[in-house]
Amino acid sequence: MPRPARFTIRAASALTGINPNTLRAWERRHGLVRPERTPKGYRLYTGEDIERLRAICRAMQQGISVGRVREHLEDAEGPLGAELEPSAPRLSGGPSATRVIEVSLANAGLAGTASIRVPVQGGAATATQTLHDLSVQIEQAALRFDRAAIERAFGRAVGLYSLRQAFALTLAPALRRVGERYLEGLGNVAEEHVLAAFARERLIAALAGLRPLHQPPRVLCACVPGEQHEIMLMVLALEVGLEGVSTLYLGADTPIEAIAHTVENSGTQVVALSATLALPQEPILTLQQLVADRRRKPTLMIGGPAAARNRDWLLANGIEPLAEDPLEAGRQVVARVMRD
Ligand code: B12
Repeated sequence: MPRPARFTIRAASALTGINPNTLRAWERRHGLVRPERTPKGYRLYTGEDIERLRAICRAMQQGISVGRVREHLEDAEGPLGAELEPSAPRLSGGPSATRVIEVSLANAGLAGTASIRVPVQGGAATATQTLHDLSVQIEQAALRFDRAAIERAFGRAVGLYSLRQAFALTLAPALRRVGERYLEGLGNVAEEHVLAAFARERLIAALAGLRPLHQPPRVLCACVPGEQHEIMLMVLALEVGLEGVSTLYLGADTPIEAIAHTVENSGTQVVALSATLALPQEPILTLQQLVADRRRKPTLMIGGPAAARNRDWLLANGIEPLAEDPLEAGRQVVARVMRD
């Protein structure tokens, strides 16, 4: 069974937008969050710690000072450390009372809804508006090459919602709009690069900080040869990792031989590939042959727009197509690991 995910300080920082020095100071001086420690003394944050850090951010955005935030959270939510099940609605309480609402992910091009925590006074309309405003701020900042402003706007989104939600509802739509501008001949491809580099950095930091790291990877994630679009595959890898299933992320444009070599030497159960532009059918059949004579043959799964266009071919060749929504695809991969 997978173990619950734990996060290093770097990952906790990527997930909450709070600088690692600030995290240490909050712990040392104010005892706001007390992460577990590894035998070597490295901090490991739980999912509840991450939720607590977000609650602290929300309180501070309401003007509560760091010295008073602990007392404020205890008033609003009960003793420190005893609350914050991530999805528990909270409809009453002090000035920081929040509740969980469902927000449509349609604007982000994703299926279904996401549960997000908002102040009681706000509600769905305000939350959707806030996220949309932040997404527009990110887009505008990219057009000005203002990296600090991208960080500020995304940091606000991540402080309020989970990294996946903040990503799906602010950064992904901004990326898409910047891409459309370029297609219409309005922008320069450099704007796309600025946003894509930022997204990549944040996702890599979160992936790098996932624990457990030491068991052999069960899922290998890679882009097919020739494919540079990797961001949604990283979102999928993060989703799998957050479920406690160890993943190895190989990145963009990965040669088939490299994928086969990694499978051979790591005992991977699932190979999750991403194909956006084109599905290279011959190399994929070669990969299938290369891994076929292993004692435990891994399951091959492929997602992304090019995979969706070739769904019938994939099924005819015994390859599992992944869902279009990367979060759903991540859960599909985890379910497959659990079944095997
Ligand atoms: C950032 C970007 C880049 C970056 C990628 C950086 C990186 N490290 O990933 C760079 C600058 C390298 C790049 C290069 C190119 N790009 Co580009 N790029 C984009 C951009 C702006 C965002 C891509 C992205 O991350 N999208 C992800 C999210 C935001 O949206 P989405 O693509 O709609 O994805 C949804 C689903 O399809 C699904 N999904 C997508 N991928 C995957 C993968 C898996 C595994 C799963 C499960 C789901 C999934 O998830 C999303 C939600 O449902 C898009 C514009 C756009 N509309 O997306 C163009 C876009 C993808 N690029 C495009 C093109 C043409 C190119 C280039 C050929 C340009 C060129 N002439 O050089 C090169 C190709 C490089 C290569 N060989 O792969 C086209 C693709 C058109 C097509 N379908 O054939 C797009 C759509 C722009 C356009 N409208 O023309 N690009």
